[in-house]
Amino acid sequence: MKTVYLSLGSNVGDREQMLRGALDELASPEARIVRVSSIYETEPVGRRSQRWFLNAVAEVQTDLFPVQLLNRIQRIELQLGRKRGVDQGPRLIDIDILFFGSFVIRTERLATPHPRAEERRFVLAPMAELAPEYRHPVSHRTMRELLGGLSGQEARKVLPPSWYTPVE
Ligand code: PH2
Ligand code: MG
Ligand code: MG
Repeated sequence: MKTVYLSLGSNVGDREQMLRGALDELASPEARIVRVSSIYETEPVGRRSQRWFLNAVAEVQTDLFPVQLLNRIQRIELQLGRKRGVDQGPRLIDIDILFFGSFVIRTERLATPHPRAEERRFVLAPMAELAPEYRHPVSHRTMRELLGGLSGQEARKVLPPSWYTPVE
């Protein structure tokens, strides 16, 4: 069994409902949602002139292979109505594999740890809330340290972790 951290993000439509829908679709005996972070409202990173995002991180336990999990995630993104849009642009739902156990994967389809995880407050704030002592599998720095090293990029907690109740 591997512990996986997923980043969830939405800045189009009913953003909270998109995050909830993503977790409801993902939850299964093969991908158990163990815990979720608070929801944060975050300043867009990259392409600045778009609506603010809601972001959260989910801790998942799974025996799936990384590509199997990625297939499920991509199917869920499509089910929830995601269309191919501009890079870093507005999206109904984005589900990214931040960390997959201590695996380091760099293929055409999948890069985990997520290549930009260490520089994004919308990733590190919820990650540090869930797992402050978790060490980045490549840099070996803890989530707390990485978050402490960031400056700029606004992120405000808007809902406590009880926004989502993982089903057994
Ligand atoms: N996702 C991006 C690009 N920029 N900014 C915020 N605040 N939150 C995101 O989830 C996000 C982003 C690409 O996936
Ligand atoms: Mg993304
Ligand atoms: Mg993505």
